[in-house]
Amino acid sequence: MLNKELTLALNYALNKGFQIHPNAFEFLENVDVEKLEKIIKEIVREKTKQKLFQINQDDLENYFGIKEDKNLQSEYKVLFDPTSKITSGEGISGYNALFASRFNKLKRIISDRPESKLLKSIASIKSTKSNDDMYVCGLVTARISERNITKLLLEDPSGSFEGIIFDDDLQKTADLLLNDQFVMARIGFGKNSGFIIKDLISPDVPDQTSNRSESETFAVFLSDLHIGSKYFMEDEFNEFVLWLSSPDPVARKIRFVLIGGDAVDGVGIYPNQDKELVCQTIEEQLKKMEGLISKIPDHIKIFIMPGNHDPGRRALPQPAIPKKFNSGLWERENVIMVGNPAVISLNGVKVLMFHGQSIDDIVKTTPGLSYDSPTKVMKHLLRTRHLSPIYGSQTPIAPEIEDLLVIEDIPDIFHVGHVHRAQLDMYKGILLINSGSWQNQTPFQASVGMTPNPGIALMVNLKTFQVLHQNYNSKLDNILQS
Ligand code: D5M
Ligand code: FE
Ligand code: ZN
Repeated sequence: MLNKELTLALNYALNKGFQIHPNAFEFLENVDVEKLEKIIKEIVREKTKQKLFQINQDDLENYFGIKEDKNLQSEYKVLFDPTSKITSGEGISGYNALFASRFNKLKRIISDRPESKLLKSIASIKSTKSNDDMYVCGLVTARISERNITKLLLEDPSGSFEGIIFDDDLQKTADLLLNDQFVMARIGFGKNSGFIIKDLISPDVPDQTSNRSESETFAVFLSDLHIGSKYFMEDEFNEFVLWLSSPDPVARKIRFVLIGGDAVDGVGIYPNQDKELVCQTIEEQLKKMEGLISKIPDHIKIFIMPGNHDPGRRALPQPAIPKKFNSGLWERENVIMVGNPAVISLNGVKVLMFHGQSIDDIVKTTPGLSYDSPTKVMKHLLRTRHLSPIYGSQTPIAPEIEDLLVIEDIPDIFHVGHVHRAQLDMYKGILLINSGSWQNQTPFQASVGMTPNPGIALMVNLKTFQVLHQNYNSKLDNILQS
């Protein structure tokens, strides 16, 4: 239903022989009603002079000065997308290749550290008799804490090694190590010819100054819409989407929208899911998404990455949502479908997008980490330089010949979702964003005491890295965590 002011304004144009393009309607619905009459009269006068008798979104954008802001860049590049790189190996040899690739990539990363000059292979330290400390590196295969000591097992391509940790603080560091993560250890010989671990060094990221956009272009960070679920906050999301076309000065600077997975709720993802769906098929869910996405103005580029609820394959790395499910989305010029994880550059700002499935495994096994603070887990991932270190837990990992989950390129922004808690932080110059969700608490989440803060849109000024947020949730305790 059009409101009275809009109807009056439109009738004015229609009576002057004008046609109104549907995209102009959507735009006008968000314009301050008191200004409508003036805007329409001015556009009608201007276009009558040009003998052009249609009003479309472009006219309105010109009117509001959107098109005139030539300094607002909106350049993007997909720097990494696993979709075309997926070449799964098979069985044991596949996993051997995956772990060899993981080891080699991380060894290369750690080679930047001065200690690495002293690195030796596990096989060679076993035959050395030296009184000096030595360094080895490898993937953690086991960690055993008993009585007052911790034993750590590491493996490199030459063999495996067991070291003992006596120091209390170092034991705490070891407690934070994840199975299958890469670590470097300083070791010495013990009295009984065993090895004592004296230090543990994670690859980590160096302090850095981030790349910035030259202009104050904004990007919106979203994830976990769960379209198709009856808990999807459709009205609130719609309100946000409409705001993107409003004359609000920030909305006018938005050029990118990033969707970090769980765009739709999917089908058959958990037992009895059908009872919680309003759209029972993937096709219906994606159609609904297309409907919502089509309301986002064309000058905004939309990146869509899959999560564990989206169609395609479940194991990481995930290819982009397959085209066969929804040609409509794929064919939209302003929509870019990418796999999970993906790295994109927005006006030179490097964004690492990852849905975040591995958080489930990490919070279960790591002291001090929980679902309440996803950015702490994100820091942990950056320290290990891997997006999903633990193999064989809840997060399925495919036997890729190359480990595409190593964090090789250091991002300027690290964007994760999955845990439905919007939260911000910084780590060594990297802006950490968990983009929360647009799904109300589900019965499952309630049963495990998981409290989401859904309906918060996060917007980043790509020049200053200032983050703005809008809360579309009416619940007073629904706040952005920092
Ligand atoms: O996951 C939303 C959140 O709920 C995420 O933090 C994981 C958690 N979750 C979902 N299903 C399970 C099961 N089966 N066990 C443990 N934790 C779970 P989403 O990906 O949106 O479903
Ligand atoms: Fe989700
Ligand atoms: Zn998820």
